[in-house]
Amino acid sequence: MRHDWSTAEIQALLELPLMDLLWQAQEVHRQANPGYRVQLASLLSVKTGGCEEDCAYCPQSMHNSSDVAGQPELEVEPVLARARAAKEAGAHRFCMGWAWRDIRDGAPFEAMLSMVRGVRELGMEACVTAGMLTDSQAARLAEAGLTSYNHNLDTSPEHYDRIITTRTYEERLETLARVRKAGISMCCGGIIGMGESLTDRASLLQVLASMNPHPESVPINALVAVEGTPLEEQPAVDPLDLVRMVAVARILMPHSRVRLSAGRETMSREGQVLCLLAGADSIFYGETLLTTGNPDVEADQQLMALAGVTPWQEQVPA
Ligand code: SAM
Ligand code: DTB
Ligand code: SF4
Repeated sequence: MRHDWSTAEIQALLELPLMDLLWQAQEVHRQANPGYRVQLASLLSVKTGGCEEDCAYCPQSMHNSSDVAGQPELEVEPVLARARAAKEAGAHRFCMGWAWRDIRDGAPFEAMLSMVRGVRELGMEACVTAGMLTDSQAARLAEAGLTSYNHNLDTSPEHYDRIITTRTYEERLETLARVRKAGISMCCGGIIGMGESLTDRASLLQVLASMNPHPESVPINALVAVEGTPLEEQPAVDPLDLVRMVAVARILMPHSRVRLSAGRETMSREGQVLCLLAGADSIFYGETLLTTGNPDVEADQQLMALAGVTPWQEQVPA
């Protein structure tokens, strides 16, 4: 297990002939994950839109005309009803999102803690993504049984300022350190298709792979170019670029969960199968991500059956 990969080494992996890259990634993956098991993670937006941050890709930023503001925040019971339904459909992890710059104390945070406890009582992994947090909030989330906190780096340190100006890369790293300190698993990845170079992709992976331990889960998103965001005109990501990104993430971080995240809705079955072959061992499962679409449950069940991969079963309640 290495934590000292250089950006040049990583870029060389990204540039390998595809057949060689796939071969290397499969060798690593088959050792770490015999049987090609895949985790199904369901995603629900608890607090949608009206976010103060200016993330150029995000339809929930109040700086973007796509902002879906004015949505009431979901309450504890309806969220847990969704978690139960996700579990019945076969999900192993339940992820909840808040369009916040940071977590504030008060009723919404207390509700978040109840949601986490409720999801854990169902025997599912619970993941929260809600922006920056304090040490004491991280400690309370850990105490409530939170499995994992998602906070993405999104892109390379070099490309970052062209995507977000209201929060620094350094602040993101500090948030991640707080999550770790509280003993919560880290879910941290990024997005491709935002006008970055291949070196930027390598540089993002370099930051992730230099963490010790590696993030327990690494979401790889392809930009969903939403109308009304500054990135609305970005050309669609080539699925083979996503395959390369997944394969290299797998080689660098053999034991991390590499989640094939946003961008699957427009991908062919074959493109997705290549991502699974390249080492993706998790997908978002359910008809919506946060505000955009995802393949439907039947299509994903078919995909897994056709690919011959096995979803994780529910855990024993904690
Ligand atoms: N507000 C919190 C934050 O930013 O940390 C949590 C929610 S935020 C929507 C979670 C992640 O979703 C972002 O970091 C980004 O990586 C991803 N995301 C948002 N919009 C996206 C889009 N249009 N395409 C791909 N990924 C997107
Ligand atoms: C992640 O990396 N991708 C998910 C999850 N973590 C929170 C979110 C994708 C959002 C795609 C755009 C939307 O649906 O709003
Ligand atoms: Fe807000 Fe998160 Fe969207 Fe950025 S990605 S605008 S922080 S909801």
